[in-house]
Amino acid sequence: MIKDEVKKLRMNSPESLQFLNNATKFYNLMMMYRCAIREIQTKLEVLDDEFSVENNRNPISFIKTRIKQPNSIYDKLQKMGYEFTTKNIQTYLNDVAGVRIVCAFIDDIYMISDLITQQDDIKVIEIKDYIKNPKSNGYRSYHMIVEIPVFFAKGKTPMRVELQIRTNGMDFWATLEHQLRYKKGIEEMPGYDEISEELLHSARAIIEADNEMQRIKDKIGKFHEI
Ligand code: 0O2
Repeated sequence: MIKDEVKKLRMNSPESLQFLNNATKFYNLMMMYRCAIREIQTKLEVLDDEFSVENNRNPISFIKTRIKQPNSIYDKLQKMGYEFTTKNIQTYLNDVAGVRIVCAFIDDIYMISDLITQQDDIKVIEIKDYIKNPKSNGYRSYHMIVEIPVFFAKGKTPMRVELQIRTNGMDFWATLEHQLRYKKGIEEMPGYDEISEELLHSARAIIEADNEMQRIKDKIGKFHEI
């Protein structure tokens, strides 16, 4: 379809055809990552549904998905010293496809992670547990890089997806902190240190709240066992 557009514009120099060929490959690859996200999302919805029927509550509050923007993909490859090619994207980047799973309780996070790990078509590539080991700025979340096979007309392709599993509180905090982190030159601005300190303080308050909610949930659970 893009090729037809270029023909219409009479842009048939070797350079424009090369550009077009690369653009087509890039958009195909992004489509493949979107399909991988759909596969993972369905698996998560199945687990959530099953759990809610058996336990009368949903462990997953909500799921957010995103495909990394082309400029962020470019910047990341540049930083790593690689050219912006579809081959390099597939080889070196783990987070083009991202799925964020937000849960009510900390133990839901580990349950979801275990249930995903147990699925025999999923290969876990990497785990970073920023809940047991929070980052120095206060960031907490459970990260998994997984590989999932997606069946296309041309055959089965393993696709990598980054999962970030966190509580509502962790998500609330990370979304606000992200706004601070992604403003260029912010570290030199007056008030930056104070805001960082305040964020660290609020991260501690959220740890307390998450732990408290977990304790209360466990107590309520004991009532049901009696
Ligand atoms: P964006 O814009 O959210 O995509 P890697 O991806 O492995 O090369 P890294 O930093 O080793 O890079 O991976 P890590 O630690 O698993 O972090 C990946 C993602 O987690 C980030 O993606 C953020 O989404 C989130 N994250 C990690 N640390 C922080 C943090 O301190 N604060 C917040 N708010 N989010 C964090 P990107 O590509 O950095 O950003």
